[in-house]
Amino acid sequence: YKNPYYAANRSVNVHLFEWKWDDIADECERFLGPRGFGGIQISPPNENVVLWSYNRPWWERYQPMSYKLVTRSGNEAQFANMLRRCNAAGVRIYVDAVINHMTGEPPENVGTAGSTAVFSDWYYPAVPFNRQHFNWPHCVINDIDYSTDAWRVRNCELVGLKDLNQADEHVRNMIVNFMNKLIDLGVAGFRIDAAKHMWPSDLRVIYDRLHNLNTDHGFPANARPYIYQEVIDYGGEAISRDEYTPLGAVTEFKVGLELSNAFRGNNQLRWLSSWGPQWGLLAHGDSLTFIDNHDNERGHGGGGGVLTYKQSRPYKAAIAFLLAHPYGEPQIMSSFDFWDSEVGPPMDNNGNIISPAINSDGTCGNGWICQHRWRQIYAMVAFRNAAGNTGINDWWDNGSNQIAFCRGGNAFIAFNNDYWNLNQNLQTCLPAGRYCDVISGEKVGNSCTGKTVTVGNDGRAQISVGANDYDMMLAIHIGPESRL
Ligand code: LM2
Ligand code: CA
Repeated sequence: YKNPYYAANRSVNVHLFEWKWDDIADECERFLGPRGFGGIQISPPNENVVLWSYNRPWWERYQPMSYKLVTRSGNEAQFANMLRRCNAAGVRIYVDAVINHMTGEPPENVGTAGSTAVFSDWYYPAVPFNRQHFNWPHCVINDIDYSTDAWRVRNCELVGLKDLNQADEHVRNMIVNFMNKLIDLGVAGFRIDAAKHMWPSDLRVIYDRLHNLNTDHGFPANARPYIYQEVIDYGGEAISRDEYTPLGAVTEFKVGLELSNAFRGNNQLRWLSSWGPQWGLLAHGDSLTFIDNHDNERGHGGGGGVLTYKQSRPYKAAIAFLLAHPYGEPQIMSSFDFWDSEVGPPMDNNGNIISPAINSDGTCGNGWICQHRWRQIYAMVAFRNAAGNTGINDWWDNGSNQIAFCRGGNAFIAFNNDYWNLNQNLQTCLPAGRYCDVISGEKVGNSCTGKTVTVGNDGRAQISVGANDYDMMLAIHIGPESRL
């Protein structure tokens, strides 16, 4: 369950938060496929409660009404079409699976597919679930439980959402049928929402009943779905991330915390020479890494002061490090603009999501941020693909916040987060020649709109990153995007 089964020479997962299936299919063909992205995390595809009383917040999608594939992102036919088109473009789809709970949001009780529920009876006829399928007796998780009481975190309600009992055979069957339907339609895996709130032993039974990935969509025979479990664990909790690594990969929240801290200037970049498990991070093969996610970019899910699109310069640098370094399986966030922590995606008066517009410079409009279309970010996806499975070599630092390293003989990156310029003759490990810095510009024809780096026969080059440059990094590699 720890192999994302990306197509050859691809890496990096992007969370297209609240995107519509038709728009995702277009984005696979016109951008993500050609740019070498590995996969997409999509918003929950199953029916959720419609919350006009909160003006359709993003979080209504974390309140399932049934497992029908009808949401604001589209219906089942559109979902299936997206999977065909994205897989054909070489881009995998990972589903955000909300299986810990059902909606518990009175007074509204109509879902995006028109289903209803009777909350007072724990009755969800469209699944169907009734009272006997939920944890009993009814209780609500208190803040203190996270540090003291694993049982309550798993068997009581998370923010009042009706808590399913995954030990129940019918509940297991409904969840497994839902997930297998998605696998058969061509998905490559799942983010397991609120995994901490479910017993590992129950999750194991569910995972082991999942189908192999669909070979008609280009997956190899006997391939198991990639599973990354959302477990927020900064240490000191009654439930540890280590209880979930035997089952599948786990979201490593410490990555965003530590890299945000470093690129904000609160920790010297030179310490990143030991980045990885020595920092208390999960083992490489267990770790789904990211700077921000849909919760903590807006102060939900424990919040936590991570960098987001709103602090673009250090954010781009933190993502560049995340993607340049071989540690972990990285995911980037692609957001819509928000001004409060509850507001949902751009929508019309009927609640329909408004598609992102694509501007002439390739960025998004209509309220969509599309970090994945920022040059400095998609350039680093190509960098990671060019680096392949090389390790880190030729680490250099100036003893504070100027660092540089190579990925084998394939790629080189330098960062400057000091208040003075970086101007050094450094080992780039690249073949002699001229390279376009894919951060300050891009290759157009055979010239470069940004800095050009000339590598000598000894692999060395003069590297400059000014303290006041637009971005704090410089990146070159052997791929066609950089080689002149
Ligand atoms: C997750 N991971 O474990 C998601 O990443 C996170 O986004 C979800 O919370 C959460 N678990 C449940 O799936 C979000 C949001 C909450 C919101 C819930 C349910 O962060 O604020 O809770 O979705 O929509 C909302 C209200 C809350 C209310 C609750 C139930 O904010 O005040 O509690 O609904 O009605 C009474
Ligand atoms: Ca639970």
